[in-house]
Amino acid sequence: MKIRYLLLLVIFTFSIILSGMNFVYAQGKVNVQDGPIPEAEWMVKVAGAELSEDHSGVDTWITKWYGLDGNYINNGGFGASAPKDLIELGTDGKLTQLTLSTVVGINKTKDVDVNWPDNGGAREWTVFEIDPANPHNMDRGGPVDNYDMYAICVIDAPKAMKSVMSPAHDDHAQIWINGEKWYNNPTWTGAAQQVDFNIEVDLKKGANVVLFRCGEGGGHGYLNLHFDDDTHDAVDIYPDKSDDQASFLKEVAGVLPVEPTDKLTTIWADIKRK
Ligand SMILES: [Ca+2]
Ligand SMILES: [Ca+2]
Repeated sequence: MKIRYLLLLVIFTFSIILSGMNFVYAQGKVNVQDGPIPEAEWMVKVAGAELSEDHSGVDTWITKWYGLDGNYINNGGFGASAPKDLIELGTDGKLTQLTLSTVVGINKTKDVDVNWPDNGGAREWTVFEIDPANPHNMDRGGPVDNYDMYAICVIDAPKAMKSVMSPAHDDHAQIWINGEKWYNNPTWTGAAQQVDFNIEVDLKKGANVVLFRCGEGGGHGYLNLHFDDDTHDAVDIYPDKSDDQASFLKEVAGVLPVEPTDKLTTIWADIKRK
């Protein structure tokens, strides 16, 4: 009888430990809150100690992204390029990083292409896939040093919710959601699936646009992102089945509002740009 009791206690203890580990694995320790970042601090490095969490066991890393069919190359090093709005530069101001991270911006990509005459030339919008385990997953066949990459996904949330995003990047990461900047970190995380900051963010009901930019200097160059398990269970993330611009826009057409409901966000983004 006593042994049976002891056995139960052992099983109970183990299951507690396991569920704790599971929690850490799936979400990580939230160490960034109170976003989005005020404009005066957009280029200030995220505050706090680096967690160096191993998220290589996470199976929700996002693999499909909407973006350009090539990188911004010869960026002069990520430190030099990071403060520049390369979307604004490449579209004569028709789009900016902030507007690109809104439903309005996604719709504008139908008509606005990007051209960087001295930094890669004309680019077109497409869907591309990356391997989260590959520490060079941003190279995309181009030069392997000194470039910037932009990656976009649309998250369709069933309700307004708090969510936790976990990025891994090499080198400088900047992340915008719905016209606001939520993350700025010039320091590489250490490995393709190593996370230093788990950031609490706000998702609204319906379509949320995430814009993830990463600037590369030399060596490893990777961009990876996943959210906490509760978020992945609750939302739909696009691109899903699509593999080019037309199929992506078709795929999200039912998710994006016909009349933008986030007009205020757009106006706010425009005001901040001026
Ligand atoms: Ca680290
Ligand atoms: Ca690097």
